[in-house]
Amino acid sequence: MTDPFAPTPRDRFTFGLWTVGNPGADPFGSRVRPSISPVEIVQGLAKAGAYGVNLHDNDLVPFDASASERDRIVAEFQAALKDCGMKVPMATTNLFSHPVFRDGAFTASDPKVRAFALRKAKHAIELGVELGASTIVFWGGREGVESDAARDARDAIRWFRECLDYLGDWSQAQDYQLRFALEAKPNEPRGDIYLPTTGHMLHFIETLRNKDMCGVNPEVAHENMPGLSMVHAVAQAMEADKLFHIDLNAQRIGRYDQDLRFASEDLKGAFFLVRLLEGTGGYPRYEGMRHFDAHAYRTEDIDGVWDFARGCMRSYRILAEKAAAFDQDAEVQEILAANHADAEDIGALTAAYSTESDAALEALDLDPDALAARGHRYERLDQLAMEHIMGVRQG
Ligand code: DIG
Ligand code: MN
Ligand code: MN
Repeated sequence: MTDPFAPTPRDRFTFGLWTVGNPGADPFGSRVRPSISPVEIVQGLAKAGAYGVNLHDNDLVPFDASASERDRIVAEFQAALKDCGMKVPMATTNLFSHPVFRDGAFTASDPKVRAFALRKAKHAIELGVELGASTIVFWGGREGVESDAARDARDAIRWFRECLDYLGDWSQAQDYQLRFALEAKPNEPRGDIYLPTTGHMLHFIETLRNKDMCGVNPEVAHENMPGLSMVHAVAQAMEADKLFHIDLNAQRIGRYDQDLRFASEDLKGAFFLVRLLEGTGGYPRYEGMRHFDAHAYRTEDIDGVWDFARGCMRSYRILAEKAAAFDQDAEVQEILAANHADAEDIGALTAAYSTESDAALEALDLDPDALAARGHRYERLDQLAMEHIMGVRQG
């Protein structure tokens, strides 16, 4: 019997090489799993039903690889992609592991380090284009400080802008058809990262020379770490046509970045996020990649890692079905309609100012006590959402 929750190419599920390839080390313990090669990762993800794989430059090509070694590694990887029918929709640059980035990359106080970071990002973008990527993610894991004595944050923001403007100009001069997706995170691991949330990034993008090619890559864990709503961050990005990519995982509020299996923590938050992406509530469906930037528990062996990958995709598919059922539920539709009815079309009055609309606004008979008296039945509506999530809602 076919699994109704098996991943399909339409889902566009992707994983980074660094996710299922994570050997399970953490700040308090060494690796617990052997490494698996990029080719084995491509084969394993294809078998699990993924659409594609993403990478940092050094997930595939070692930092100190020679040009000939790089070309050999890339050719071998491309052969595996072809054999498995896997895509590479997104590429990014590791601007955080090597000690050269200890004081930042694009925001380092030393302009030589910023120049080195720029050059490394260029070469990573070239690799991404060679592999077919159309989205380049920028996550500034070292773009921050453990002490603000280090520099004025205004300098850091200016340097970050200079680097992104340069890379935007450069990539367009190569006639690359790329979009840049900026990924926010409030801290990692101790220092305060500049531009810490998707909201900060959306403003920052408007100050860039190539703002039209720049959008955001919100991550569940990174919005949840400071207690923010991922659903609202993604909705704001979608409303601005700036949701260029998304990192799906799970997180407990107030903890360091956990990158847990998708939906394995805040299940209701995951439900409403999937509902937003799938467009079952009425807005258009998000047609981009559904990227799982997550890692298996440290307890797992390699079989457990593939359980983790399958779990990410399966949970998404289950929640997508539940979101569709929720929005097709007659009682849900009735409560939403009652709360969104605008029989007298008052909404038009507030859409745009005119002397006529303002006169009509002043003439409205609005009784705040009568308006206040009305209940909205959100308790029943949320209970219906919970009952769909818990699988007990009939009809
Ligand atoms: C961490 O959440 C970051 C890095 O893993 C990577 O640069 C980016 C890509 O999605 N996410
Ligand atoms: Mn993360
Ligand atoms: Mn991420």
